[in-house]
Amino acid sequence: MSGYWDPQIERMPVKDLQMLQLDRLKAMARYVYDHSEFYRQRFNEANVRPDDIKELSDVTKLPFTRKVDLRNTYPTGMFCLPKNWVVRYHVSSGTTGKPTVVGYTQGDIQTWTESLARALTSIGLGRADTVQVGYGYGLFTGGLGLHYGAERIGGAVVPTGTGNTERQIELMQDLESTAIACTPSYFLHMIEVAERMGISIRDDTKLKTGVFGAEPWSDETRKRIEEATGIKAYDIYGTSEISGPLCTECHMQQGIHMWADMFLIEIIDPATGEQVEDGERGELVVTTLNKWALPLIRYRIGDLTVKDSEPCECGRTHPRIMRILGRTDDMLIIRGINVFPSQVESVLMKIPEVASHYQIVVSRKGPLDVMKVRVELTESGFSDKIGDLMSLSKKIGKDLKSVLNIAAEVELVEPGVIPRSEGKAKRVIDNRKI
Ligand code: DLL
Repeated sequence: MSGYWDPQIERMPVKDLQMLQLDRLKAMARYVYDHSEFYRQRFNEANVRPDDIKELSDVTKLPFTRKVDLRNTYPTGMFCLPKNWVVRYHVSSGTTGKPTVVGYTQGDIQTWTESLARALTSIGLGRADTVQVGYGYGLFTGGLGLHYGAERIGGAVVPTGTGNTERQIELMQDLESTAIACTPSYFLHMIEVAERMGISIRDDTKLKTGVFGAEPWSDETRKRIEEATGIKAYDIYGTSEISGPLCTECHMQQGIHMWADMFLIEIIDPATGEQVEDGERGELVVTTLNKWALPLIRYRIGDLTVKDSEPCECGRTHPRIMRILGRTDDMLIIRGINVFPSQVESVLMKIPEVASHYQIVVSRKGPLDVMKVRVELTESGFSDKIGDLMSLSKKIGKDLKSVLNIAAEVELVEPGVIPRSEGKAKRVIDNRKI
């Protein structure tokens, strides 16, 4: 059982939290309308004025915003304050089109840090901890975000960033890191490198906590990480647009607490834009309630999840979102069937012969889409008997079909063949777009 960073806020009765949210929503609607040409125009087009917000449900009167709006107003057209208020920029890599720029006032950085201080405390971290930050530092928000959060709770930070994995592991031993923050795929790679160095993370390091996110991962991968290393692996979520890494699960590991005094979250049906009930899967929409350089109103992140507004057993009253299935734009449509890479991962990670690395290759043969799953086997799962490999490949194909409702070709590969990643893993190669 861990304590709270800010018990008054974290355990605030839901009714009081909602009143606070309404006050902040009203103020935010007024603020963006008065400070930004972009928002004023959007509000006017939607025929809504700040004074129309009288209760929380009135949020649905406000227009949605999307990543494309940030791109179209590149670099700072959606900012609500002049440049001399901004103390930091981060920039997302633009895999498609222009990158997006986000900016923070001093207060925005503090709010971001506070959010992480609550989150890290909720997973039991504090002054006694040494937190190795293996997320990328620089334009990516992961490194600096976790760095500030861990310092705020009085932990000691080892700012390794990504890469130089052997050195990471040596430092983990020498500085007695008790927590690691990096992508889950990078940690899986670290486990392998440590093994090659003859080091067991379980027995030869002091590591007890992992703070893993920035990419979709599954409960099955969590189980594998926890079993292989003896650490507790927690999910951390955030996006650069809403600041960076922000919120985690608490020690109950039952969904990510989205701080309601900072964000108003909605889950909508991506097709209709209508809100869906708690428990139903839909697209996460976030309105920031106390972010000033770049506030976001009803921002459609594109991530699919499920909301649970019931207070958590840990005593925190803020709504939770369940493990992110993926971004709507990561969804593959194969012969008309929707497939998320995270579904493939869930199937594969249940099979003991399968290592933690895989790739999905989609191509087109004539008019037909073909999905091939390249599956890496563990040393012990790899057999030189062709019959064993054939029956394993058949089993994997059958398991995938039963979950995805689509036939996938399975290619088994030797240990070490699938490229490893230090940041976000690239699991999908879609040759149809080329
Ligand atoms: O990835 C911020 C971050 C850094 C989060 C470190 C957690 C830890 P972006 O690069 O803008 O920001 O990417 C955000 O990554 O919309 C999701 O699609 C995905 N994502 C982030 N965390 C998770 C997670 C950072 N825990 C995008 N599970 C988001 C699944 C995640 N997907």
